[in-house]
Amino acid sequence: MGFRFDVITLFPELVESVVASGMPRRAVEQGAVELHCWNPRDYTKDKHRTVDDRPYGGGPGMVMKADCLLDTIRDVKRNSSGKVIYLSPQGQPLTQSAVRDMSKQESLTLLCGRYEGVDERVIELAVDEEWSIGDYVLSGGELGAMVLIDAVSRLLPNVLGHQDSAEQDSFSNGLLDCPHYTRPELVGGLGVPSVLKSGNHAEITKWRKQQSLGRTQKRRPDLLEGKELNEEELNLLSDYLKVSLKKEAD
Ligand code: 9D3
Repeated sequence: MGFRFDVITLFPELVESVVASGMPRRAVEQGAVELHCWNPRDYTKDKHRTVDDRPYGGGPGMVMKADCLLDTIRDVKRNSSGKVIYLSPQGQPLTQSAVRDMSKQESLTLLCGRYEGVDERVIELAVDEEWSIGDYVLSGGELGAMVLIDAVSRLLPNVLGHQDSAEQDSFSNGLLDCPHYTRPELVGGLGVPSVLKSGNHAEITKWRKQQSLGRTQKRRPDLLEGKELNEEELNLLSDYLKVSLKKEAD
């Protein structure tokens, strides 16, 4: 049985478009992922099918009403027992480690907000976890849900082309990736580092490790904080930084 995503959204076509291409499509075709969308508008009872209302206390924007959302969640739970995850700017920032934990479940329910968000009592009564995809403003939770579906799907067994590419990825080891090159040998006058053409696999592995460490230190030093580097790694890193300081001086 595949991993099941149930997505609660006012824009089901938008969320379904995530499986129209890329990694999630392969996962669905291979039966590793199932996607079901639920529209809270279908759970309204008034003739205008109202899903939002003005905020108590006043102010700009609208709030998603609790009743249709709680009725939708109740119906989802007749089909799936997965945790309910609310995508929102107030959530913890999503990380590869959180994605890895999620991929160990067998199903997840993703709740997407629109407008200013959902009535807080929905979160209190029915939400297990709240996640953000970063500190910038989106128009709603759908893109967050699509990011989460993509990131979880590619970790499921039998989804990736080569089984170990997921493990070799940047962030699985907590470091940024090394540079990559392919043919031709010259591009705009720039060549390929000679070690990559040497055929010496031990040296190539060492160079890649050094590039990963060096780029991480320069671009994302936060990723190295609290990470214990061994003596070999510290030497690779200090050699990288020496070379890079010399290049900056030129
Ligand atoms: C501009 C509106 N803001 C009022 C001060 C608050 C606000 C409400 C609703 C900001 C964004 C949203 C909609 N965003 C999401 O639903 C969302 C989101 C995001 O905006 N950034 C990062 N991750 C996520 S996950 C869901």
